[in-house]
Amino acid sequence: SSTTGKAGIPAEIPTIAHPLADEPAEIASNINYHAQYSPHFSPFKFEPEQAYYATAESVRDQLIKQWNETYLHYHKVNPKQTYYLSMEYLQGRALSNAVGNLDIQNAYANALKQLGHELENIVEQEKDAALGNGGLGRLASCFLDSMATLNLPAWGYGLRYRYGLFKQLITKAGQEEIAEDWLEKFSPWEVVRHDIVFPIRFFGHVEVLPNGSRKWVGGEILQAVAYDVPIPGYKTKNTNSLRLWDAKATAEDFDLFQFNDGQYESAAHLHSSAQQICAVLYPGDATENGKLLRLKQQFFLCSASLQDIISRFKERNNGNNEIRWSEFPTKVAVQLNDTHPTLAIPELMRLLLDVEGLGWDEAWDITTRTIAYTNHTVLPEALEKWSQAVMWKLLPRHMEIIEEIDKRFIAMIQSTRPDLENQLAGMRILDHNPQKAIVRMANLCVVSSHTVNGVAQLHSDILKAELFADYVSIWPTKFQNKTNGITPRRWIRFCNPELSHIITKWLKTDQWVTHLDLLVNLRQFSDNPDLHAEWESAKLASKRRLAQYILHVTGESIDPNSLFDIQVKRIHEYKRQLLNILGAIYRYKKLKEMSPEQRKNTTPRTIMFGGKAFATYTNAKRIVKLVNDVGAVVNTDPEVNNFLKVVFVPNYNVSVAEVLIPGSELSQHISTAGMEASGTSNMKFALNGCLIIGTLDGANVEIREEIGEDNFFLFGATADEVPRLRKEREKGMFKPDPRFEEAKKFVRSGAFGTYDYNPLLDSLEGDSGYGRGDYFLVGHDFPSYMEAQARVDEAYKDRKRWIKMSILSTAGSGKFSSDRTISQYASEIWKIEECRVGKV
Ligand code: 4GP
Repeated sequence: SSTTGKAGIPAEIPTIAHPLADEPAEIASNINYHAQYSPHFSPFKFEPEQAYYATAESVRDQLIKQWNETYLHYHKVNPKQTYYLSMEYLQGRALSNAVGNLDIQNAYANALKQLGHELENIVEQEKDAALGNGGLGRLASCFLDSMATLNLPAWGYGLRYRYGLFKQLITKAGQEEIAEDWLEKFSPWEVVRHDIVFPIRFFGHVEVLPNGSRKWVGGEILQAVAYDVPIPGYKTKNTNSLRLWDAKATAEDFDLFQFNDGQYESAAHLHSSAQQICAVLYPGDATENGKLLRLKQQFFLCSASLQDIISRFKERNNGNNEIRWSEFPTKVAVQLNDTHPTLAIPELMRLLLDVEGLGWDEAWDITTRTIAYTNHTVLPEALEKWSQAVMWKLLPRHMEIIEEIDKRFIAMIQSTRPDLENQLAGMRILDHNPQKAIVRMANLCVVSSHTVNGVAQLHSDILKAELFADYVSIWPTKFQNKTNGITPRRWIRFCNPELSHIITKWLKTDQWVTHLDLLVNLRQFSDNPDLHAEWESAKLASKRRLAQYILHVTGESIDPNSLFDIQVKRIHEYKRQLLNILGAIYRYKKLKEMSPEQRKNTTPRTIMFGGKAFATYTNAKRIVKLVNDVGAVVNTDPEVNNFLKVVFVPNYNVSVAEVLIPGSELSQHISTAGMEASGTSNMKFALNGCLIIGTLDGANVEIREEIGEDNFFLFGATADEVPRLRKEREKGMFKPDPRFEEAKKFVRSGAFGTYDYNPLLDSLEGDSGYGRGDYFLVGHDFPSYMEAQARVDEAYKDRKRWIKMSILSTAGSGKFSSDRTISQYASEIWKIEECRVGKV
């Protein structure tokens, strides 16, 4: 027979009659087939929405074929495989990406034409899968694309949140949040695996068995069910999986007796508990309940994923019925995307110790050879610390294990490194502070991982010199850098077809889509007038498309001949949207003071902002409000609105970015130096020929190195100056620039309405403390920011120079492909290799 092992997985995929199509006419009939035989709507309707679902299902057929082949291939070859654990994935739309990666875009466009639709319109029917907040989640999604494209056996694990990131409405009051139900109808991109279900326990207690071993029992048990999303690589058969866990309770958990007795809530207690787990991404954690729920989510992801990984390891390595556990780290690499999945560490230990019966030393050796950790931020509030009391209640056995890891770590330091005695209190995993005993998740990660990495060179250096400095002397080789990257497929090839076409034409190859370094060959044409003309017209086309979009979502009409200046990212004080808007306010005030003749000599600008503020982050919400209030005044001021517009683009997400980035000419990456770990939108903008105004922070440093300092508008304090500047400020030694004072005063005067901006502006004044005393150094950097902006205005007037800089930006962006990043993770951290499924 053709089956291998007991699992019943066939060696080959049985051939079945299925209308898989290549030609447009066949595809059209396949789409029709889905409209009729996988119906979700009333019959005979074929509006764009119905067409979207039928098209997606047709494309999914193609994906499933490759996907099954990939699974089978990995199963046969049994290579070492990476599992990327992340609480967030910002996938965006899947249809446009799938037809692009499968290289069937034209065929589908033609097929849809035959059916009376435009592919462009149909793809816009899809709601973004926004199961993440920002950079960290989008990075995870770019990584999945690169893993598949590089034919790497690597999967993602996450949670299937029903409500992902909120939808942002902009009203008179500023930002309002409403739940966004991406699963409202259904997602054609997920396949539920009713056969892949694992029990997940919460609460309960630890029992000591007669043989002395320990066992976690009691409490409540929910079920984790797998929902798989296929992740196609670009022009390859390899199609990997993103496995998202959903929570459910069983029929036995439903107390029919209680229900019939009218006790509806307690009858379905576990069912509602299951519903809460995957209800929302990042539930508010201001309350104890909120904290507990977040911790439950994290454990749910970790426990389900590790049980799944272990069962696959057993299935693939059970030739002679004997599991060789020492081989586990040669088959499995687990990457923790920040500290959110830290519980994978004690959970792997628990499964090995209590379920598989291994001893501590063996289990610890396996765990530490398997797990690696990426840090994404040095912001103190983002370094997770969980209350020991909450952890003991929810995960008593894991707390025992964490205590043991902590105890052994202390013993190791005391016996081998007595010189670190004084640092030990800060290095420990447990902090027994009687006010609030906590578990430091980052410390647990560092102690238990074989590799720890930062996400840009500067950030990795800061981790080694500051946050994790004490550990570096114990484990000097544990710390690495992996500068982030972005997938060139979504972020230029598909979102900017005009520019992609030009690049392919001039490089005489489209290999750059998978070998982004090739872009460097554009440099030789950077003065070529023909390229300049094509480049400029592609940019103009994208700007027009963007202007259309802005008109559509805000009602504001913007001039495609003005300089398009964009800052889009989460709203946070360290990212300094406030610096940008104060600069715009100053610009507005000066324009008002100019004569009409003087105004004509300025460079007209459209400044666009976009981004979401965390619902409870008051100052961030005030910034959103200020930008909108400034826009309302400036855009309706007939004296200046030909020279300046300020627009807030609502509900920034992946799909909005795909319109904004191609149409951008200048983008702002202006965080306080040392605070932005990397940034990834800076890479997307540079790749699309947009110039950057920025500080020496995160990946800006490397981008500037690659594209050349002449092509980067630099300003601001450097990371090593920041601590001194903060101290000087505390001592009252800071003298603000008069322009900065003027801008603030203008806002306080009520020029932008009656809303009380004093608390926001006060945070830029005073002398000390976080949130007061200008911790983020907006005042310090303001003058050099304004000077850099003046250089931008001048440069833009010289069209030739500007276009050349734009070409050189694209040409220098080769390093920032996530293919490069992932290759480095694969060879330097995971030790995994390509496992390619046949040839296309
Ligand atoms: C972000 C960092 O803020 C950003 O600099 C980095 O590019 C990105 O991770 C990916 O590494 N961090 C988060 C977070 O999104 O939630 O901590």
